[in-house]
Amino acid sequence: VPEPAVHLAFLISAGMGHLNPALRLAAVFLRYGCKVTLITPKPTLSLAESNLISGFCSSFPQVTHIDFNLTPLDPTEVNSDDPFFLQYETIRRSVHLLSPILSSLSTSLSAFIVDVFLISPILSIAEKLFCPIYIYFTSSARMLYFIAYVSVLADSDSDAQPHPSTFIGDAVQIPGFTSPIPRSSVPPPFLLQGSNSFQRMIMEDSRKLLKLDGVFINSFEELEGEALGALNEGKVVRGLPPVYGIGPLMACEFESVDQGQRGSMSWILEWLDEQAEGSVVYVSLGSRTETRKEQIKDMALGLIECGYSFLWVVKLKKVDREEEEGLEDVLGSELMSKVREKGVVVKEFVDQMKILGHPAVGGFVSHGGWNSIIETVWEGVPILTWPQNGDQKITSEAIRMSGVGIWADEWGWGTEKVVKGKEIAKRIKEMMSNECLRVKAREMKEAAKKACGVGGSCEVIIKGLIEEWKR
Ligand code: BUP
Repeated sequence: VPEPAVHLAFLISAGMGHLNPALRLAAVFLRYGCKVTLITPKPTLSLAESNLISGFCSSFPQVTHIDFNLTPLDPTEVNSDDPFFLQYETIRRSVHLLSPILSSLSTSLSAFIVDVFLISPILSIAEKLFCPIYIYFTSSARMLYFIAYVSVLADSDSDAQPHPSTFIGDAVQIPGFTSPIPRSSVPPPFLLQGSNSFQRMIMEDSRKLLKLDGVFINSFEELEGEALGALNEGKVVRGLPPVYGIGPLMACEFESVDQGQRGSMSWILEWLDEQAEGSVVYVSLGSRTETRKEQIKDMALGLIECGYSFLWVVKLKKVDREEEEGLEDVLGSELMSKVREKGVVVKEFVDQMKILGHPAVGGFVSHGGWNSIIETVWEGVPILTWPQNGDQKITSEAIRMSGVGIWADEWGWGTEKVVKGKEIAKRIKEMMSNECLRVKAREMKEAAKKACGVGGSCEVIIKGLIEEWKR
């Protein structure tokens, strides 16, 4: 059998919101006959990540999987207690060790596709790679133009190292786009006074976007046409590389391979089978944010009061390996039994795509993680977003503008204040009963299927790139 003409390597960073889209993108290229080498940092942070990597590798035995052994980080060197940020830093500081690994590959690389949080480290070894470098961006096109523009703002300031908060007034008005980003939506690390490692990382990388050969983004024309257009027409930042809206990147077979670990799925699906079509609210605030104890009681009260059945995925710890405490310890037995009368609660990592695809699910209360949003769009389910941190207000704006979701912006950041149960119930009812939202979600689902169907935008981009890489 002749070797495939195109050989791609993928370098992953940390978190399911980064791993999922990378593996889905790799699966697309595999479908088009490319050879794939997957480089995953070792150790991974969460169990969910290692399970997914195993599922991917057993589904695609033709993939060369390389464990990338990380050099442990001295935590005192980095000013952060976020396990995900510490993992990004560890990976970033280990990237220089990749050169010998890459030079030992049996065939040369046509392209190297790396996680968005690894831009500067990968560019620092670019000369040794002899191939174009792409990133996969893990958020919305709206977030990408914020990231791309923030360095322009910084560079236009007179100080050598200006702080973004000094030039972000009430809103960031980005050229080429009609709707500004309100200051209140800017990811909090950008507004902190003083030195802040996350902000420094993004600022450093943002300036280097221009040196990349391209950016893959899990979005598509009908969902974020204006933002994708502005980025590609050079309106946001002149000289940006092509931004490829290859979305929606869809769930694949390999994600169900680790069903064994997602032990709770079968009874969840059986429970959903018993519920009426469109009657269940699915609630999950993502894989990286623990819901604060002060908020959990009101969430329970809101869910009980909204009048719909619900499937509630609760996280009490940031990293799944540390999950110990039971929900009953937090809610108390009386409230817990009321919760159990109306819905089901799960602490484990679930197969979210299976849930969203179930006909009983009529709405999703989500933190607004971009993968979750795209998965919801794919299934044509209306969304109510409750941003917890990071890019999630910007993604919430993107989704509200597209008409398929509502955003309870008066709730602020989920990590900031406690939202009362009554408010939660009110907004859930609004999402579940809004016919316009339902119609728009269905239309967007159609557009999503078209974008990744035969002759759709995803196929056009992938085939074009494969031709380019073969030359
Ligand atoms: Br929780 C959870 N099952 O139980 P996002 C998440 N996921 O399959 P993130 C499950 O993880 P940030 C669960 O389908 C999505 O693909 C979900 O990515 C999957 O948010 C992924 O939605 C989560 O981008 O936080 O990573 O939690 O937005 O901060 O990256």
